[in-house]
Formats: sequence, C-alpha cells, structure tokens
Amino acid sequence: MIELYTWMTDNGYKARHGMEESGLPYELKPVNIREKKQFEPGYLKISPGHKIPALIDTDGPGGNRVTLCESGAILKYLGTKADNGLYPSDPLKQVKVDQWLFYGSATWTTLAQQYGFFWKRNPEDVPKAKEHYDGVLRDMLAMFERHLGENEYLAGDSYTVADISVYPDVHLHGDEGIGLGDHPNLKRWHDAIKARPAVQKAWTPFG
Ligand SMILES: N[C@@H](CCC(=O)N[C@@H](CS)C(=O)NCC(=O)O)C(=O)O
Repeated sequence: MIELYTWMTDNGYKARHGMEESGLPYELKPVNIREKKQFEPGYLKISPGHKIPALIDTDGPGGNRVTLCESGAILKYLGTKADNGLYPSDPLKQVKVDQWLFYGSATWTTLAQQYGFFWKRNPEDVPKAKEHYDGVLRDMLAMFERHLGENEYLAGDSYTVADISVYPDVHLHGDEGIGLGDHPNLKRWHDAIKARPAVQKAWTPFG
C-alpha cells in the first residue's frame, strides 16, 4: 500500500495526479503546510527538506519499504510501478520523458513559483522582480507553445509523467492566470489534460 503525503499546491497536485493515473491503491495523507506540519520530526524522516509531496510504499522493489520525496522522482516511481505507459519501458522513449520531467521539476515549476510569489503572494510590490519573472514565465510558455505545435505531448506522441509534471503551473499561471489565448497549441494540450478524470480527482480539495 502507498501512503501519499501531499497538499493543495502545484507540486502536491503533480503527485496526486500521478497517483490517480497509476491506478494503484493509495491512502491520502494531507500535510497542511500552512500549519507547518511539514516540519514534524516524523515527516522530516521521509522528506528531509520539509517539502511536500512524499510517499511511503510498504511494497516497494523486492517487497521492501520505500520512502520517497521530490515530485519528479515520485512520478517516475509511480509510472514505473504502474507499468501502464506513463513512464515508458523503452529506453529510447525514456530519454525524452526524463528531459521534460526534469525540466518540469527543476526549471519550469521552480521559476513559475517565483512568478507566483512576486505577482500573487508577496505583500510588498517589487516591480523589477515582477517584470523579470513575467518575462521568464512568458518565455517558457512560448517555448511550450512552439514545442507542442510539433508534438502532441511533451515527450512526443504519448501522454507521460512529463505532462503531469508541467500541467499544474500551466493551469494556474497560464490558463487561469495570464491566459492562453495566444498559445493555441498549449491550450489544446492543457484542455486535453484538464479533461482527464484523474485530474478532476486529483484537484478536488481535501475534505
Ligand atoms: N522540488 C520539489 C519542490 C517541492 C516544493 O516546493 N514543495 C512546497 C509546496 S509546492 C513545500 O512543501 N513547501 C513547504 C516548505 O518548503 O516548507 C518537488 O518537485 O517536489
């Protein structure tokens, strides 16, 4: 059984979305980061950097107990375990999935979060930072637009964990933010993912 520790944030939605797409049974364990629950000693044992998401799998490889943090690593783990194409078994296809999965975790979301901080959450108005991150966000959206003009999904013809990693911040800062009207290819990709039942489930607020 997998226990998924997460919260209602971009990275948190990635893991929950991947869990839903995997079809694997799991137990949802909300970690309220507004109440600083991520700093509790028991949680720091599975996520040393006090970040959500994280998971515990009591039936990992070889029947061993696995703990794991980092959304990209979690998505790859779930895709591999589910063996349903979310993370392809073909090493040639894995190359491009890894490229976009790493881009999603390391570059896209990290920079989109800075945009979100300066535009939505920072009580102090910092025009230079806002201008900088607005340019950074728009440049990345334009890159996705070009790429998805030539590819149905980020890693090529198939929907993979790479798409799951990139979706939340395209939704939050693109579709529900500055708008995707000038990005028809990205909008097509976004809407196709948004319509998936797994997204509807994963983005449901905790009860
Ligand atoms: N690179 C990490 C980033 C995770 C992350 O930034 N998590 C945030 C919420 S989106 C968090 O847990 N913040 C609480 C904290 O830093 O104490 C991943 O992809 O999982």
